[in-house]
Amino acid sequence: MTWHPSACVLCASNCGIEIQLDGRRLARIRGDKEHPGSQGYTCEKALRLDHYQNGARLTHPLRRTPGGGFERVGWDVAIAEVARRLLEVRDAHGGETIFYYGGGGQGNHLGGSYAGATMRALGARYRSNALAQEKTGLFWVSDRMFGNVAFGDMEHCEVALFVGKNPWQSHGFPRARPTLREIARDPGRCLIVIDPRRTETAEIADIHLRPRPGTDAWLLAALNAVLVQEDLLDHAFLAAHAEGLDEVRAALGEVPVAAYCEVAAVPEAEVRRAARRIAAAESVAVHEDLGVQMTLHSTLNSYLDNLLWLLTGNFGRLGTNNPPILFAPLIQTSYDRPQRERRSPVSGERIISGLVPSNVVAEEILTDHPARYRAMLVESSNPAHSLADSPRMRQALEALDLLVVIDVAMTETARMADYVLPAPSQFEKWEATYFTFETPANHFHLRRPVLDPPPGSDLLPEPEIHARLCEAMGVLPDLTGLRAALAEGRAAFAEAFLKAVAADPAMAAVAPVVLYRTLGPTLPGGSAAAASLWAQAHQVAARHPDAVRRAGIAGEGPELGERLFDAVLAAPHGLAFAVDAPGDALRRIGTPDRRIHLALPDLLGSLRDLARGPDAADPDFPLVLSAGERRTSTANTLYRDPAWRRRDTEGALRVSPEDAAAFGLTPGRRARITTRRGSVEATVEVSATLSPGHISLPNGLGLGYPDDRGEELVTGAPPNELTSSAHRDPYAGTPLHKHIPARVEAVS
Ligand SMILES: Nc1nc2c(c(=O)[nH]1)N[C@H]1C(S)=C(S)[C@@H](COP(=O)(O)OP(=O)(O)OC[C@H]3O[C@@H](n4cnc5c(=O)[nH]c(N)nc54)[C@H](O)[C@@H]3O)O[C@H]1N2
Ligand SMILES: Nc1nc2c(c(=O)[nH]1)N[C@H]1C(S)=C(S)[C@@H](COP(=O)(O)OP(=O)(O)OC[C@H]3O[C@@H](n4cnc5c(=O)[nH]c(N)nc54)[C@H](O)[C@@H]3O)O[C@H]1N2
Ligand code: SF4
Ligand SMILES: [Mo]
Repeated sequence: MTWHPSACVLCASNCGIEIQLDGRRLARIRGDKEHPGSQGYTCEKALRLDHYQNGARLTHPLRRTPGGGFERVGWDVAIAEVARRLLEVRDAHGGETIFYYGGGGQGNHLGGSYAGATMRALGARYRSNALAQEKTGLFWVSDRMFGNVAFGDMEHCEVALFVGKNPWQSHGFPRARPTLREIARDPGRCLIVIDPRRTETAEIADIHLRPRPGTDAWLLAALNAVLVQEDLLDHAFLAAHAEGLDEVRAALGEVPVAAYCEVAAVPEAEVRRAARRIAAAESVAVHEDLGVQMTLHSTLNSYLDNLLWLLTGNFGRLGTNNPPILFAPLIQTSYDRPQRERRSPVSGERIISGLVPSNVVAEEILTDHPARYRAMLVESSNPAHSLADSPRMRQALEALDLLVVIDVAMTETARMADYVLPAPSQFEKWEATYFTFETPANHFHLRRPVLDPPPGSDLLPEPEIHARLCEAMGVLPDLTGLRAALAEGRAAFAEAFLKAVAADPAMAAVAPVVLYRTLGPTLPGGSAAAASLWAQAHQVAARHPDAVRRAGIAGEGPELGERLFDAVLAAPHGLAFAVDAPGDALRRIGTPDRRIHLALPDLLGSLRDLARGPDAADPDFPLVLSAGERRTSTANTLYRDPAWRRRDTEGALRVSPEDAAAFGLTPGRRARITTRRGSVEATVEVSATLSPGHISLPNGLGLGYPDDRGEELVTGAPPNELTSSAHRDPYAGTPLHKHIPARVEAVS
């Protein structure tokens, strides 16, 4: 029996796996010891990937009928009609009214690298994806502070600080659980968790700071204030690399530590102990996530988190926080290209890292503003379910002139589409992600197909869909010159390609598809989809030649890029493509003066505004609902088949014992959760991990799936029936899903 190397597609860790097939079933799955990042580790969720592979799938292109149903069409018809209708929207209203959403999920970014061609060819200018509902606030402050983004090196740190993150369940760095256990067990290391819930991670932490939900800004301000007021700063580091210390010191000097600890309901002694431990450590790595990014003061929280590790000099070294080498520009920062401020066309919201805030998509459609979005291409994403305020999102999708969805399953969004374009699963095609966030060794994994698409199905991988759309729109230039150059070899091709894209903007616009149609067919084993990686490999090699050579890839100039690309193609288990040397990460500070800018005046203003204290709760909605917790039984919406869940099958509402008593809730019985936006029902789980006043629903429930008789069954509560798109961060527009005012009652 053959073990096929691949990767898990359920979270950004993308652990290497090996799969044994039984016919078309993913019969056995184990961690791949040869994978350079995960080294054999997986969590329990990977073992059930057959529910993704063999769940109810799309099998044919679909076109909406006048009666509102769908009919099968061939690819020729689907491509021709989608191309024609996109061009009609462009001609009538301008290409910038065509909006792109998605482009890749937890496991698949290769397809999205071709979508840019389709969109640029149409003159589209606006796009978004899930990063614009979680990470853009962090990206924005990080870019302004050090012209890049940074990720905590949790594996090598002395002190690990998790802020609003439960990595025991959500992972997010290699070998999360063994790494957490190693830190917790080692008396010389320290695990600090900031989370209102006593999570699995908090349970093993050395220090668990447990703020009232939504008071992180006060707690983080207090932590930073202790550093300043007790003079625990790394003065040598700051003098060498940073500006703006005086302004930051002044603002933090004013913070009344005791009073802010009281707002957060965290003992002041614990806060001081945590701050002192952070300051004393040789290395501190910080990982913040949705718990602070999706609660009140989202962007301010990210700023204060950055200050914690910058003020203590925990930057650019092993075990600290480092700007990674990205294989592809998944995140746009000034390190790559100076970021100029852009705004979305209707609501005028800030575009960060090239992304319109997800929360304004509906209002940029549901308006008579002339610049409103008229058509939408959704790829590998389910905005009708995952964006705030699902009822309004549905209304917005309904209002479009054209909605095209590329997916593997009949999602809530696909159901509303004019055309549904089905792709092979991630185990039936070449795939990769661009989550190359680790330092000092940075990994990339180009995965090979493990099996063919289902017999009788009619699917096209995303690169082929985009190539055909470009061809049908007539935007693909003549490629004979490039093909002739390629016949002479890759070096000649590289020269001809660079010349062509420099000389011809139309060629540059569709460059990924050009590569796919020229270089693609010459790549080994049917790996045409890897063609876009060729350009990226050259860019990585040109910018980071020493790091690439340290990864064992030899060569100079363009030859190094070719060797890197060949190494990627030849590494079915993944490879380290770049290895940092001490000091490298500091050279990736991308601000114009290559200095760290600690003082952001607008954020310091928000810090000062905390003196006003928190807003009072609305007596009609006395509870705080966290709408979207990660559990062992959730995997975004990648597993639609509810049968994958052995535990927590319906995605329970978690409530504290005190609230259960106060509201008459019984474990295993139903409760109704009501917010200003709507109501859902869920099964009650009483959990002492929650504080009174804090209730929690899981992420990724409420998906429709055909039952045994083919009838649609919805399992669990869809969280975004309860959320509002106006409830968002003032800077980045990110949703505040962890802090939804709510009430709850028993359902008889
Ligand atoms: N099992 C599983 N893993 C996943 C996913 C999944 O669906 N399932 N999804 C992946 C994705 S897309 C992402 S973005 C990550 C997200 O990963 P995480 O951010 O770790 O996941 P969450 O459980 O949403 O939120 C983390 C914590 O925030 C806490 N929290 C709630 N309110 C507050 C607050 O006011 N302050 C603070 N400090 N904390 C608060 C919650 O108690 C929770 O423990 O997970 C990834 N991994
Ligand atoms: N209330 C609330 N809302 C949330 C969150 C929350 O915590 N609370 N979390 C938010 C976060 S952090 C995230 S990341 C988003 C996630 O939400 P989305 O960005 O919508 O993405 P996923 O749920 O990961 O779904 C990915 C889609 O890709 C499809 N797919 C799988 N494989 C392929 C493939 O090979 N090709 C194509 N074309 N499609 C494929 C799947 O069928 C699925 O429809 O949800 C967000 N929404
Ligand atoms: S869900 Fe995440 S941590 Fe678990 S096996 Fe998959 S990629 Fe690894
Ligand atoms: Mo996410």
